[in-house]
Amino acid sequence: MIWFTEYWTDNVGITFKVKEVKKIKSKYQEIAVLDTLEFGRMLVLDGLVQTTEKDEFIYHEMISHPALFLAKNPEKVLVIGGGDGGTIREVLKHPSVKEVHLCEIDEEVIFIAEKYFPSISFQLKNPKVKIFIEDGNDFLEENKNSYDVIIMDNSDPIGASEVLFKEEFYQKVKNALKKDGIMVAQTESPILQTKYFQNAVREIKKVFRNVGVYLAFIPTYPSGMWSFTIASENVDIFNLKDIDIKNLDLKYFNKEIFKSLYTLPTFVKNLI
Ligand code: SPD
Repeated sequence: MIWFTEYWTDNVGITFKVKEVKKIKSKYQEIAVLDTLEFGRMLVLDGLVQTTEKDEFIYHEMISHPALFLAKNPEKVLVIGGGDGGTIREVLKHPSVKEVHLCEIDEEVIFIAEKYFPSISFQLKNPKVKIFIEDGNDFLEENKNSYDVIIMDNSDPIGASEVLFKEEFYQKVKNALKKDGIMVAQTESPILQTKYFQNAVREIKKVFRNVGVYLAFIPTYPSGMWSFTIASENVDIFNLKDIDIKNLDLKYFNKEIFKSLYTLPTFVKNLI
């Protein structure tokens, strides 16, 4: 039996019992598919867990639905990163959405997801989806004033992804949104990656007028306590109306979570 550990900090990590490991080296990173006993198949990029069959619904529902419900009938959505397709799957549950663009730098991630994670990736072939194998920075510059919602489904701010957590990048995101557009980003663990979390929120606040932070519990991500930051220049993201989620086939997000979206523990409030 094999054991895989993701090191969350220099002092702490999480360990999974694994039946089988497949690894490939793409132009950008090492991609591994681990067959774990507890969480099913797991996608790991450069040693960091991205998604697992057992808990992926939590992250993918929570990164998608709050922003999609806050935007009035969003039609055009951009997902940056997220080549596994889980966020795309959730976005397409909203009937108003006519077009989803996926900007993923590493096409190998998409191939691996299609081969090993069909329950996550199956909507990548939906005719509403257009895939761009491109750097997010360049893509945003080419697509100004285009999207109702932009979802930043990227990896952690280490190496190539570091620029995606900076003011300059969020400014490009803002420019690519329509006037009443909304963006949402995954912003790391407030308790274990406090500096990354605080920096991301601070940089987003430099660019957008309305910024809100919310949390979800994701067992396979560092500490389990995971943050998302939602932002808009012109939409009042704090106006959380009643929503109708029936027919959406959701397992984590619900109308009560939406109503109290920005409820945060005191120490997290004090960090932002
Ligand atoms: N530490 C893990 C952060 C991963 C964020 N992105 C996950 C991509 C899943 N679609």
